[in-house]
Amino acid sequence: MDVDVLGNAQREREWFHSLTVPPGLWTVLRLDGRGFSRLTASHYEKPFDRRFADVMADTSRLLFEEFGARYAYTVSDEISLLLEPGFRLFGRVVEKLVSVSAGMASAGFTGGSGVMGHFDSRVWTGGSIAEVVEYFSWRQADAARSALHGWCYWTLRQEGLSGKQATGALAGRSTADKNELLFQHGVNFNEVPDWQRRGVGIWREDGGVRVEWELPMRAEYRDLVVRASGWQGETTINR
Ligand SMILES: Nc1nc2c(ncn2[C@@H]2O[C@H](COP(=O)(O)OP(=O)(O)OP(=O)(O)O)[C@@H](O)[C@H]2O)c(=O)[nH]1
Ligand SMILES: [Mg+2]
Repeated sequence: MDVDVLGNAQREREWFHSLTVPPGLWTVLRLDGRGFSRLTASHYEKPFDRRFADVMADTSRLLFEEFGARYAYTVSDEISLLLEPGFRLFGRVVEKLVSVSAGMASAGFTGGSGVMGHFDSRVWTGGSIAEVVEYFSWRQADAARSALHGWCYWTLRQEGLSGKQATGALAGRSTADKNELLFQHGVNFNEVPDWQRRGVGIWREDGGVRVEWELPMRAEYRDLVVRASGWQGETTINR
């Protein structure tokens, strides 16, 4: 058979390659380090290590620039990249977006840290700027909850509890309980560095790239996301 005929038949079998992000949708690529609980356990300080966060921020900036994103947000082992509704990168082909972003994050992280790490990637879509704001508020609120939990867990571990015991001790505890637990161990959760609780944001400002390690929260953060997105229209955002 002719090689082109054969080739066309084979390409038809690349079934998922025709899957694209529908036009006009805001898109977020969210990447997450695979098996980073184990990776960080053997290479970084618990519960947070600024060296790890620095590599994640550098990796996020690399993706932010390479993908021409409007906003990037990183916390713990995850990165979210906001692409504008009209983005044309990779013809909006989902396979390309997720595989190239995951590959680039894995290379960036491994090169920056000297520790071999890899990431998965997924696509979120939103129909309005309000949904984009909701997405980033969700990630930030989740970050705060995870940071509080992580601080409690490692505080108990340092006291000599096993992993199972620490998890058991924290099960069903309220946010107030966890803050109190830390306070009794001499940690004021409100005073741990902002980036641990709120994450790091990256956007374009005054012709440069701004990497912000002290993000605001709630309404102020929502306003920041709208500004970073470059959205010019009307907004009705739940506060
Ligand atoms: N030591 C240390 N660990 C961190 C730091 N930031 C994030 N982590 C850890 O990274 C892990 C991220 O959580 P997950 O993504 O849910 O866990 P995972 O092991 O990567 O699992 P999968 O993503 O499902 O593959 C948690 O265990 C965090 O404690 C850090 O600065 N220092
Ligand atoms: Mg992970």
